[in-house]
Amino acid sequence: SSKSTLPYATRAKNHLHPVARRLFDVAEAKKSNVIISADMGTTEELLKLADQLGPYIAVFKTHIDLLSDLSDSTISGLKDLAAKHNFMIFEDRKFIDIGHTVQQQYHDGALRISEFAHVVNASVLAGDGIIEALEQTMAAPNFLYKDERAMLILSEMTTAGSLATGDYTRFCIEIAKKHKKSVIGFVATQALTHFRGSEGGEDEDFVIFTTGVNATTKVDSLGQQYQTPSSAISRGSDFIIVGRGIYAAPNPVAAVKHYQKESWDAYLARTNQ
Ligand code: BMP
Repeated sequence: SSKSTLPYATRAKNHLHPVARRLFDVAEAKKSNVIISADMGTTEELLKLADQLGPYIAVFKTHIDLLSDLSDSTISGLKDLAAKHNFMIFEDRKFIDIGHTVQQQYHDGALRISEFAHVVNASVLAGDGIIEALEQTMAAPNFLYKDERAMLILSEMTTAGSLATGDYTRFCIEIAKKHKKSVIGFVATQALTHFRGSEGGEDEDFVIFTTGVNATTKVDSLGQQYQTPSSAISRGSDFIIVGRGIYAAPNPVAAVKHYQKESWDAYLARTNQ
Protein backbone atom coordinates (compact mmCIF):
# COMPACT_ATOMS: atom_id res chain seq x y z
CA SER A 1 0.00 0.00 0.00
CA SER A 2 2.94 2.33 -0.44
CA LYS A 3 2.55 5.68 -2.10
CA SER A 4 3.68 4.59 -5.51
CA THR A 5 6.21 6.60 -7.47
CA LEU A 6 5.96 4.11 -10.33
CA PRO A 7 4.14 5.04 -13.55
CA TYR A 8 0.80 3.36 -14.20
CA ALA A 9 2.37 1.61 -17.21
CA THR A 10 4.91 -0.14 -14.99
CA ARG A 11 2.26 -1.07 -12.44
CA ALA A 12 0.09 -2.41 -15.27
CA LYS A 13 2.89 -4.70 -16.33
CA ASN A 14 3.70 -5.96 -12.86
CA HIS A 15 0.37 -6.32 -11.13
CA LEU A 16 -0.83 -9.82 -10.26
CA HIS A 17 -4.51 -9.00 -10.74
CA PRO A 18 -5.98 -8.59 -14.25
CA VAL A 19 -8.51 -5.97 -13.09
CA ALA A 20 -5.75 -3.78 -11.62
CA ARG A 21 -3.68 -4.23 -14.77
CA ARG A 22 -6.63 -3.09 -16.84
CA LEU A 23 -7.27 -0.05 -14.59
CA PHE A 24 -3.69 1.12 -15.03
CA ASP A 25 -3.79 0.42 -18.78
CA VAL A 26 -6.95 2.49 -19.18
CA ALA A 27 -5.47 5.36 -17.14
CA GLU A 28 -2.34 5.34 -19.23
CA ALA A 29 -4.18 5.06 -22.57
CA LYS A 30 -6.54 7.93 -21.77
CA LYS A 31 -4.15 9.99 -19.64
CA SER A 32 -6.85 10.10 -17.00
CA ASN A 33 -7.00 9.07 -13.36
CA VAL A 34 -10.46 10.57 -12.88
CA ILE A 35 -13.50 8.65 -11.72
CA ILE A 36 -16.88 10.34 -12.08
CA SER A 37 -19.29 9.64 -9.25
CA ALA A 38 -22.46 9.49 -11.33
CA ASP A 39 -25.08 9.96 -8.64
CA MET A 40 -27.98 10.35 -11.06
CA GLY A 41 -31.63 9.46 -10.44
CA THR A 42 -32.68 8.24 -13.88
CA THR A 43 -31.25 6.00 -16.58
CA GLU A 44 -31.45 8.78 -19.15
CA GLU A 45 -29.34 11.15 -17.03
CA LEU A 46 -26.90 8.36 -16.15
CA LEU A 47 -26.29 7.26 -19.73
CA LYS A 48 -26.09 10.84 -20.98
CA LEU A 49 -23.41 11.61 -18.41
CA ALA A 50 -21.49 8.42 -19.29
CA ASP A 51 -21.51 9.33 -22.97
CA GLN A 52 -20.52 12.98 -22.40
CA LEU A 53 -17.76 12.34 -19.88
CA GLY A 54 -16.67 8.90 -21.12
CA PRO A 55 -13.69 10.15 -23.16
CA TYR A 56 -12.12 11.89 -20.14
CA ILE A 57 -12.52 9.35 -17.35
CA ALA A 58 -10.89 6.07 -16.38
CA VAL A 59 -13.77 4.75 -14.31
CA PHE A 60 -17.50 5.43 -14.02
CA LYS A 61 -18.75 5.08 -10.43
CA THR A 62 -22.38 4.17 -9.87
CA HIS A 63 -24.81 4.02 -6.99
CA ILE A 64 -27.12 1.83 -9.03
CA ASP A 65 -29.79 1.90 -6.29
CA LEU A 66 -30.31 5.64 -6.82
CA LEU A 67 -32.02 4.98 -10.15
CA SER A 68 -35.79 5.19 -10.08
CA ASP A 69 -36.07 3.28 -13.38
CA LEU A 70 -33.35 0.60 -13.34
CA SER A 71 -33.97 -1.89 -16.16
CA ASP A 72 -32.24 -4.07 -18.75
CA SER A 73 -31.57 -0.99 -20.85
CA THR A 74 -29.72 0.69 -17.97
CA ILE A 75 -27.33 -2.24 -17.65
CA SER A 76 -26.86 -2.81 -21.37
CA GLY A 77 -26.54 0.94 -21.99
CA LEU A 78 -23.82 1.23 -19.37
CA LYS A 79 -21.93 -1.76 -20.74
CA ASP A 80 -22.11 -0.39 -24.30
CA LEU A 81 -20.79 3.01 -23.23
CA ALA A 82 -18.01 1.41 -21.19
CA ALA A 83 -16.90 -0.40 -24.36
CA LYS A 84 -17.36 2.67 -26.59
CA HIS A 85 -15.27 4.96 -24.36
CA ASN A 86 -12.97 2.39 -22.76
CA PHE A 87 -13.84 3.06 -19.13
CA MET A 88 -14.36 0.64 -16.26
CA ILE A 89 -17.32 0.59 -13.88
CA PHE A 90 -17.17 0.77 -10.07
CA GLU A 91 -20.40 0.11 -8.16
CA ASP A 92 -20.08 1.91 -4.81
CA ARG A 93 -22.36 -0.58 -3.05
CA LYS A 94 -20.39 -0.79 0.21
CA PHE A 95 -21.34 -4.38 1.00
CA ILE A 96 -21.51 -4.82 4.76
CA ASP A 97 -23.66 -7.88 5.64
CA ILE A 98 -23.02 -11.53 6.45
CA GLY A 99 -21.35 -13.57 3.71
CA HIS A 100 -24.47 -15.41 2.61
CA THR A 101 -26.40 -12.17 2.16
CA VAL A 102 -23.70 -10.27 0.29
CA GLN A 103 -23.34 -13.09 -2.22
CA GLN A 104 -27.02 -12.65 -3.04
CA GLN A 105 -26.76 -8.87 -3.14
CA TYR A 106 -23.73 -9.01 -5.45
CA HIS A 107 -24.85 -11.67 -7.90
CA ASP A 108 -28.35 -11.62 -9.39
CA GLY A 109 -30.82 -9.76 -7.18
CA ALA A 110 -32.56 -6.57 -8.21
CA LEU A 111 -29.37 -4.63 -8.88
CA ARG A 112 -27.42 -7.23 -10.95
CA ILE A 113 -24.15 -5.76 -9.76
CA SER A 114 -21.89 -8.62 -10.88
CA GLU A 115 -23.06 -8.14 -14.46
CA PHE A 116 -21.87 -4.59 -14.94
CA ALA A 117 -19.39 -3.63 -12.19
CA HIS A 118 -15.73 -4.47 -12.73
CA VAL A 119 -15.02 -3.20 -9.22
CA VAL A 120 -17.12 -3.15 -6.04
CA ASN A 121 -16.30 -2.17 -2.47
CA ALA A 122 -16.95 -3.76 0.87
CA SER A 123 -16.77 -2.74 4.52
CA VAL A 124 -15.08 -5.16 6.88
CA LEU A 125 -17.00 -4.12 9.99
CA ALA A 126 -18.14 -7.73 10.31
CA GLY A 127 -14.69 -9.21 9.71
CA ASP A 128 -13.12 -10.79 6.65
CA GLY A 129 -15.93 -13.30 5.98
CA ILE A 130 -17.51 -10.74 3.68
CA ILE A 131 -14.39 -10.69 1.51
CA GLU A 132 -14.24 -14.47 1.42
CA ALA A 133 -17.90 -14.64 0.40
CA LEU A 134 -17.52 -12.19 -2.48
CA GLU A 135 -14.24 -13.80 -3.53
CA GLN A 136 -15.98 -17.17 -3.66
CA THR A 137 -18.62 -15.81 -6.03
CA MET A 138 -16.02 -14.07 -8.21
CA ALA A 139 -13.96 -17.26 -8.46
CA ALA A 140 -16.82 -19.75 -8.95
CA PRO A 141 -16.22 -22.05 -11.95
CA ASN A 142 -19.47 -21.06 -13.62
CA PHE A 143 -19.14 -17.31 -12.94
CA LEU A 144 -19.25 -15.54 -16.31
CA TYR A 145 -16.88 -12.70 -15.46
CA LYS A 146 -14.01 -14.57 -13.85
CA ASP A 147 -10.77 -12.48 -13.86
CA GLU A 148 -12.84 -9.41 -14.78
CA ARG A 149 -14.05 -8.57 -11.27
CA ALA A 150 -12.32 -7.31 -8.14
CA MET A 151 -12.99 -5.38 -4.97
CA LEU A 152 -11.73 -2.57 -2.81
CA ILE A 153 -11.97 -2.38 0.97
CA LEU A 154 -13.59 0.80 2.27
CA SER A 155 -10.85 1.62 4.77
CA GLU A 156 -11.48 5.30 5.49
CA MET A 157 -14.44 7.63 4.99
CA THR A 158 -14.55 11.31 4.18
CA THR A 159 -17.32 12.33 6.55
CA ALA A 160 -16.73 14.36 9.70
CA GLY A 161 -16.42 12.06 12.71
CA SER A 162 -15.77 8.89 10.68
CA LEU A 163 -15.01 5.85 12.83
CA ALA A 164 -13.01 4.20 10.03
CA THR A 165 -9.60 5.32 11.30
CA GLY A 166 -6.59 3.99 13.19
CA ASP A 167 -6.93 0.34 14.20
CA TYR A 168 -9.94 -0.12 11.91
CA THR A 169 -7.99 1.04 8.87
CA ARG A 170 -5.03 -1.11 9.94
CA PHE A 171 -7.34 -4.13 10.09
CA CYS A 172 -8.47 -3.35 6.52
CA ILE A 173 -4.84 -3.50 5.35
CA GLU A 174 -4.30 -6.86 7.05
CA ILE A 175 -7.38 -8.30 5.38
CA ALA A 176 -6.39 -6.97 1.97
CA LYS A 177 -2.97 -8.59 2.27
CA LYS A 178 -4.63 -11.95 2.85
CA HIS A 179 -7.02 -11.69 -0.10
CA LYS A 180 -5.00 -10.53 -3.08
CA LYS A 181 -6.94 -12.84 -5.38
CA SER A 182 -9.93 -10.53 -5.13
CA VAL A 183 -8.91 -7.36 -3.26
CA ILE A 184 -6.91 -4.91 -5.37
CA GLY A 185 -6.87 -1.97 -2.98
CA PHE A 186 -8.75 0.54 -0.89
CA VAL A 187 -11.14 3.41 -0.90
CA ALA A 188 -9.11 5.80 1.23
CA THR A 189 -8.16 9.45 1.44
CA GLN A 190 -4.43 8.76 0.99
CA ALA A 191 -1.82 6.04 0.58
CA LEU A 192 -1.83 3.97 3.75
CA THR A 193 1.94 3.87 4.23
CA HIS A 194 1.82 5.70 7.55
CA PHE A 195 0.56 2.47 9.12
CA ARG A 196 3.57 0.63 10.45
CA GLY A 197 3.88 -2.81 8.94
CA SER A 198 1.73 -1.89 5.96
CA GLU A 199 4.69 -2.07 3.60
CA GLY A 200 4.38 -5.25 1.63
CA GLY A 201 6.73 -7.25 -0.56
CA GLU A 202 7.79 -6.25 -4.04
CA ASP A 203 4.68 -7.77 -5.56
CA GLU A 204 2.31 -5.77 -3.35
CA ASP A 205 0.63 -2.86 -5.08
CA PHE A 206 -2.69 -1.74 -3.66
CA VAL A 207 -4.71 0.71 -5.73
CA ILE A 208 -6.11 3.74 -3.89
CA PHE A 209 -9.46 5.22 -4.98
CA THR A 210 -10.21 8.54 -3.25
CA THR A 211 -13.65 10.05 -2.69
CA GLY A 212 -14.26 13.51 -1.25
CA VAL A 213 -12.45 15.40 -4.01
CA ASN A 214 -13.47 18.88 -5.10
CA ALA A 215 -11.32 21.63 -6.60
CA THR A 216 -13.26 24.55 -5.15
CA THR A 217 -15.33 23.43 -2.14
CA LYS A 218 -14.23 22.30 1.32
CA VAL A 219 -17.42 20.76 2.80
CA ASP A 220 -21.11 20.18 2.09
CA SER A 221 -23.98 20.74 4.51
CA LEU A 222 -24.13 17.05 5.55
CA GLY A 223 -20.64 16.32 6.82
CA GLN A 224 -18.79 15.65 3.58
CA GLN A 225 -15.17 16.91 3.64
CA TYR A 226 -13.16 17.57 0.48
CA GLN A 227 -9.56 17.75 -0.56
CA THR A 228 -8.37 19.02 -3.93
CA PRO A 229 -7.32 16.72 -6.79
CA SER A 230 -3.64 17.60 -6.46
CA SER A 231 -3.73 17.12 -2.69
CA ALA A 232 -5.26 13.66 -3.10
CA ILE A 233 -2.82 12.51 -5.75
CA SER A 234 0.23 13.89 -3.99
CA ARG A 235 -0.83 12.05 -0.82
CA GLY A 236 -0.87 8.77 -2.71
CA SER A 237 -4.31 8.46 -4.26
CA ASP A 238 -4.18 6.68 -7.62
CA PHE A 239 -7.68 7.58 -8.83
CA ILE A 240 -9.73 10.58 -7.68
CA ILE A 241 -13.50 10.25 -7.42
CA VAL A 242 -15.49 13.39 -8.15
CA GLY A 243 -19.26 13.78 -8.05
CA ARG A 244 -20.83 17.21 -7.68
CA GLY A 245 -17.58 18.96 -8.57
CA ILE A 246 -18.12 17.69 -12.11
CA TYR A 247 -21.73 16.73 -12.75
CA ALA A 248 -23.20 19.74 -10.93
CA ALA A 249 -20.85 22.21 -12.64
CA PRO A 250 -22.41 24.59 -15.19
CA ASN A 251 -20.43 22.75 -17.90
CA PRO A 252 -19.60 19.16 -16.83
CA VAL A 253 -17.37 18.51 -19.85
CA ALA A 254 -15.27 21.59 -19.14
CA ALA A 255 -15.16 20.57 -15.48
CA VAL A 256 -14.05 16.99 -16.13
CA LYS A 257 -11.27 18.26 -18.40
CA HIS A 258 -10.10 20.55 -15.61
CA TYR A 259 -10.06 17.72 -13.05
CA GLN A 260 -8.37 15.42 -15.56
CA LYS A 261 -5.55 17.90 -16.16
CA GLU A 262 -5.01 18.79 -12.50
CA SER A 263 -4.90 15.20 -11.31
CA TRP A 264 -2.84 13.93 -14.24
CA ASP A 265 -0.28 16.70 -13.71
CA ALA A 266 -0.15 15.79 -10.00
CA TYR A 267 0.41 12.14 -10.97
CA LEU A 268 3.25 13.09 -13.35
CA ALA A 269 4.83 15.14 -10.57
CA ARG A 270 4.53 12.32 -8.03
CA THR A 271 6.08 9.83 -10.43
CA ASN A 272 8.82 12.25 -11.55
CA GLN A 273 7.79 12.17 -15.20
P1 BMP B 1 -19.46 14.24 -4.13
O1 BMP B 1 -18.12 14.36 -4.87
O2 BMP B 1 -20.60 14.82 -4.89
O3 BMP B 1 -19.38 14.70 -2.70
O4 BMP B 1 -19.80 12.67 -4.10
C1 BMP B 1 -19.01 11.75 -3.39
C2 BMP B 1 -19.34 10.34 -3.74
O5 BMP B 1 -18.41 9.48 -3.11
C3 BMP B 1 -20.73 9.89 -3.30
O6 BMP B 1 -21.21 8.99 -4.27
C4 BMP B 1 -20.46 9.17 -1.99
O7 BMP B 1 -21.38 8.11 -1.77
C5 BMP B 1 -19.07 8.61 -2.19
N1 BMP B 1 -18.25 8.49 -0.95
C6 BMP B 1 -17.85 9.58 -0.19
O8 BMP B 1 -18.16 10.73 -0.55
N2 BMP B 1 -17.10 9.39 0.94
C7 BMP B 1 -16.70 8.16 1.37
O9 BMP B 1 -16.03 8.07 2.38
C8 BMP B 1 -17.09 7.06 0.61
C9 BMP B 1 -17.85 7.23 -0.55
O10 BMP B 1 -18.17 6.18 -1.29
